[in-house]
Amino acid sequence: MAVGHAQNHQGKRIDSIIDHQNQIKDSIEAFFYKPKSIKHIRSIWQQKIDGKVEKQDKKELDILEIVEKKMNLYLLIVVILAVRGVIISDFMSRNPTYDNRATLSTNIISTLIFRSSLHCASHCTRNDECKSIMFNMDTHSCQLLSVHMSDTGPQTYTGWLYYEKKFDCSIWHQRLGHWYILDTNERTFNDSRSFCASLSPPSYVIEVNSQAENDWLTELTLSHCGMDTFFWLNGYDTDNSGTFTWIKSQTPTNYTNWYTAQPNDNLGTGSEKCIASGTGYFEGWHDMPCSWTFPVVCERDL
Ligand SMILES: [Ca+2]
Ligand SMILES: [Ca+2]
Repeated sequence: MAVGHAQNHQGKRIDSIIDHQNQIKDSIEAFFYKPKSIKHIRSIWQQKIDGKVEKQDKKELDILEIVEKKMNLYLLIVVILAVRGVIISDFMSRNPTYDNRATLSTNIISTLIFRSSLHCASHCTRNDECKSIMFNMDTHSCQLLSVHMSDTGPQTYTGWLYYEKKFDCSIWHQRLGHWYILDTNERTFNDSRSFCASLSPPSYVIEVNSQAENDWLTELTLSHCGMDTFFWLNGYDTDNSGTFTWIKSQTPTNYTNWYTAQPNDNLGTGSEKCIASGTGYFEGWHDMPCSWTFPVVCERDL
């Protein structure tokens, strides 16, 4: 009787230890749990309400129930942070390299106070000029920045978190008082002109008027969108003189960035009446036959 009681007691203890261990294991999983998206969580809860939880979501539902029942306050905070991370990561990416770095006042579009980095980030996504944010966790200051940070200075400040807006290669981008869009399809020069003109609002093949605009063409095509190739420019050599005129603005190409020994009408006088700019290995402008095919960046005024 006494032995049986002892065994029973021992069994209960072991059960309780295993139970306790499982609880710790579940809690640890819950701690590191990062939901795929709010939509995903909603769908799991809906499945629970409907009484039909899909097999692959069962484990996740268990974790969500731990979040709900066992560690309400603590895990609520964890989930809020995780969900917030998901939302931000949809359109902004975190880059701790630039946390606590000084920002140049010329790059600050505005400084506002927001409750959270999420509010700060969503403000940036609604502003075309905004490329990144610095959010201070202590003061809740939110700096909207017009550039991606690239300095290598010391991290001298405290509490500042840095987020970058993700770059979308398929949409219009505002720079230097103009709008630009990249199209990766290769076309002849005339087809590229027609393509840009057909966009809404209508635009023209990029006319590069300054070093800054030339740098931006490289940044857009090569740095952001990984295209090491040639892109049409809107210059044309009407009289085969080797001097080019911008078709849209009807001005001479005062700023130029010719590649070594270009323009050279390589295939005979008047054979290369168009210009394509190499953005990577052949960085610089080349006169080219207009019938060759390259992708294009279209430009339009504000
Ligand atoms: Ca231009
Ligand atoms: Ca040439």
